[in-house]
Amino acid sequence: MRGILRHCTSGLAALVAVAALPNALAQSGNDWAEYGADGANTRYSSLNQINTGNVKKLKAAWVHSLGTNDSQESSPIVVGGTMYVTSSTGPRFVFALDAKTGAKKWTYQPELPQDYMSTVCCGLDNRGVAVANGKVFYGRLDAKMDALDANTGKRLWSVTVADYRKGYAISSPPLIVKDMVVTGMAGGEYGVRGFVAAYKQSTGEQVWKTYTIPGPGEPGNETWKGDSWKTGAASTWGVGSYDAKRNTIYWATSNAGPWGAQTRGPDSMDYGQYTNLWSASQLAFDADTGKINWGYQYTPHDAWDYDGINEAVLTDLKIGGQTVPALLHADRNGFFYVLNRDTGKVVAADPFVTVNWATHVDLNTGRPVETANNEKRPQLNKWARNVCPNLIGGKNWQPMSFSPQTGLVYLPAFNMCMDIANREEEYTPGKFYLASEFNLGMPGATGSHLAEFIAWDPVAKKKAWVIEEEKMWAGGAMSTAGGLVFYGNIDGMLKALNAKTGKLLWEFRVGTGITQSPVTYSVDGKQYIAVVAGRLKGPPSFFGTIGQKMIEASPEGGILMVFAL
Ligand SMILES: [Ca+2]
Repeated sequence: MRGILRHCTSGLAALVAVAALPNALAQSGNDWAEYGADGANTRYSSLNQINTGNVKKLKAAWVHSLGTNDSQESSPIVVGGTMYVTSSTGPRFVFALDAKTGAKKWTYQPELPQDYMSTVCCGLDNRGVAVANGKVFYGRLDAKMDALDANTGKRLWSVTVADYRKGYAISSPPLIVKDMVVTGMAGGEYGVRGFVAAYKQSTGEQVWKTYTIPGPGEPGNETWKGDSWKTGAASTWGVGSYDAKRNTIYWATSNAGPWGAQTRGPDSMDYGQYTNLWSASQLAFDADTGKINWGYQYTPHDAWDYDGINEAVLTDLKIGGQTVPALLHADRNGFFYVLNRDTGKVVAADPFVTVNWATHVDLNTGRPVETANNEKRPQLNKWARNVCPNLIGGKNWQPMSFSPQTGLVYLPAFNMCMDIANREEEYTPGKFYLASEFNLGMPGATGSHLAEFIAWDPVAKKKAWVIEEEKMWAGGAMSTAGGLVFYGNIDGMLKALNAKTGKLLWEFRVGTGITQSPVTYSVDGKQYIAVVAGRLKGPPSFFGTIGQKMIEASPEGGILMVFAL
């Protein structure tokens, strides 16, 4: 039995009581100190004041306007009674608020160039900040990263991570690793070359930068046809995970670029050496040097935009009497993966939605076995019809949560398919580079519902329960020691469920769509639940009449709502 853990990830050492927690990696206590609650990205909180017995009494405590109307995807960070939250577009604002009352401590408004919007794919969002050692760090859509003084909001430094005019951007918060702040980047639809880079928290000086696509002379460069590695994407726009004991950072990469695979290899399921490493892959980096310790490719020679950036959740699982140091990942390609995070070897890969582009993943080779005759693989000027899942994926970026109390993973999933074909396209720096044509407005193979909120048992390798959502785009998950799991939907309903059974225990209409996960924290002995809401703006335009229903579900908006008993 573990009594008390010392929790130092925020740099503000805090004693956190953890009652009989079976997993040392889940470390959230009174604070919500990191994007995913902890470096393991569990989005699980040990707080239990709000629980299955009293959640029906949850009431609004305070509301804060975020001041913008684009897709709101910020995940608030709470450290020592102060909440740090961003708004969309840029971010337009970084707010520091009293986490108990919502009273403003400071607001910072970064200055972004006028023209950054034309080089950002799919929504002008920002997923929040990271906080450590009295500093607030965040990435910007103009591919800069800033550090602010956590007490005053004064800017301490700003670094240019990449050139936004070439299609680079930053939409997710950096990862805190010792005295460094580590960031990924976006741009997988602009022919960029992906990387992860670490900077000193104190000065912004770069410590290391590792490209996700090997250059000439490096192992893996031969997996790209000709010079295609230069524009092969493998961006890193999601969030990283950190295992301090292993001194290892885990980060996943996007689709290969452009989507049309004829640019990068034989444009066939018989891709031979042309796997296009490390696109659509999971990577493990040495935290001090950035050296890649291992890689595992989810989708070789990707042609579907099966962008692999979804988060890695780190936990130890008992499988067949053995303790497996696991990395859990629900990929856009529709498979739920359990990897061994020491070796990168695939332990399990099972479909969590309808999958028809591959029949299964061969656990010996680690490779997906594609449906015969390239039937579900788009090729140059050849349509692949009714491919499931579609390119929004079995799951997109909205975070999942792992509860060590139930042993279940909670994830928002989509029930959608697509038609897709490859097209010729020339690369122009700073312009969309897809070499693809597609129809995404197609419902999925099972039932009329377009989204699902799934409780997945990673040991039994099957669903424990499912909530069907009529419209596209369910929001991310958060689970707690109160036996609860929370998520929201595009109608703007925030829901609390019994984490074991999926029974709906409480819901509240916040007035605009929810995509990001809620968070929870405690100040002066009182537990709060916070969620950012603001219906997504960009993606519905890809979905025809299905997208129109998303737009009609709720108006755009920008609010932070906080609840307490
Ligand atoms: Ca992508």
